[in-house]
Amino acid sequence: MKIDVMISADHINKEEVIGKTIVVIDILRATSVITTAINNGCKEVIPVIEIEEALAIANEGECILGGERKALKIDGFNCSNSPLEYTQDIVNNKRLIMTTSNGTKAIKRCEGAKNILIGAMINAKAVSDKVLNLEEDIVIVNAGTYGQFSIDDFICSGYIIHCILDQNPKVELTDIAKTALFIYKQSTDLSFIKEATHYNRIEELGLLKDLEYCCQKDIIDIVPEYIDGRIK
Ligand code: 3SL
Ligand code: MG
Repeated sequence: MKIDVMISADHINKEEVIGKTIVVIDILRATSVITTAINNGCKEVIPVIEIEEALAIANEGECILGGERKALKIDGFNCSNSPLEYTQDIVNNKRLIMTTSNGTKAIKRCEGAKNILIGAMINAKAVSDKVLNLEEDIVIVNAGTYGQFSIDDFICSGYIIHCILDQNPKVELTDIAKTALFIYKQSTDLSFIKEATHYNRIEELGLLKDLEYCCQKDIIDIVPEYIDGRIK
């Protein structure tokens, strides 16, 4: 078993994704939202790239529209990209159509992979248990921020790798996977995430509670999976 890491949605090498087991990470905040929504009873999440696409799907039947542009709620949508909005009251038994700047793009760009798992800090241990059971080579795809490397996703990759090695120290790591693990070990309290540009953007918007929520380890023990256009 070998682990590799890709550093942003714009750095996804399609050839390296096809037929592989992928973990997509966008802890701030798309994959934290998806994990929270599914954990709170959401029937399915449909990730789309464009706002128009989301609105068109919403016209077909009852659903919730969620997501962001520039970290802010989209006009006409029900929810923003704050995981705290996706409570049981709001999402239980509903379909969620979601479009975000980086996270949903990263998920869609992994189409063609054998397995696409949704990971975040809040379900990292569950993700590591799941991939250990699959016994496959893994590519951890960081959504990153607008095509750039993002510290938050990289540290989460390091933590997932740490959890995997804890169970199976023989797992092979690429140089970038070793680096993610090394960086995580320098900041096991996750304080280095505060240096991330996107962390500061969310903080400036006054969304400190989102940051506190997304930076918790292992509070959820499910792993959403993207299959045929739907996350369940
Ligand atoms: O990157 C994304 O897809 C979003 O999660 C970004 S934001 O945190 O909602 O601004
Ligand atoms: Mg992000």
